[in-house]
Amino acid sequence: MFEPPTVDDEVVLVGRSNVGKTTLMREIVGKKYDVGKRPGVTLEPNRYEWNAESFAVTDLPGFGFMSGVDEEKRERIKDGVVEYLETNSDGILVAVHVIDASAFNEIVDRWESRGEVPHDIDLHGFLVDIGIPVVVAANKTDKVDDLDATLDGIAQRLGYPPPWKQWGEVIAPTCAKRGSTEALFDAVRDRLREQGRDDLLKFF
Ligand SMILES: Nc1nc2c(ncn2[C@@H]2O[C@H](COP(=O)(O)OP(=O)(O)OP(=O)(O)O)[C@@H](O)[C@H]2O)c(=O)[nH]1
Ligand SMILES: [Mg+2]
Repeated sequence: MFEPPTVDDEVVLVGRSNVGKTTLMREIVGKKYDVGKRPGVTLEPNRYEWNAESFAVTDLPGFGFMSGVDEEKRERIKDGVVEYLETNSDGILVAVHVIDASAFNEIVDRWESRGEVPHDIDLHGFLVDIGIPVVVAANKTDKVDDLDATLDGIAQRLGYPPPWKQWGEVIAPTCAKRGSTEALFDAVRDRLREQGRDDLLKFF
């Protein structure tokens, strides 16, 4: 459904709608992006490719609730994202799983209390299962009061026993809106180094 990159390797941004993927993409790529006020703006991958390094950063469409997008289309988008990750997994060096730290715990608990598997828990497990190195960008930290407690809750729900700080290579608090991405970029650089891709460190 979604076009693969024309280069060999990529870092992807993936997660629910409206969590700040496109805003983070703009921090990485350093170009002006169309960041909408309403969720659901990104319906096709936004991609930047660097041919010399054969590298791309891909901002994938969000899934879950999107205002103005009907259920059937939302399902198609989610299937498309899952298929994309599966088909292109060999070239995906890092998946940045972006979440809204200010809403994550509440949303996960609400879904679980209804006996449903929350999108984020599903997605995270899927990325781990198919062997894509993953970093969680816990975004919108400006909207969180007790950051440590919130991040402990997020870690716990994703299957990383608290305290969250011992998972610093997996969980990175960010505030994309204010350009605060240092912890995320550190974690991405670690994943790239582990794969011997020091040539790509300059992008983060
Ligand atoms: N408060 C706050 N708002 C943010 C932050 N990062 C992004 N936003 C806002 O969240 C909204 C959605 O941001 P996007 O970057 O479009 O989100 P997205 O994940 O790309 O959304 P989809 O394309 O629908 O999947 C925008 O209004 C952003 O300004 C942040 O760190 N803090
Ligand atoms: Mg977007």
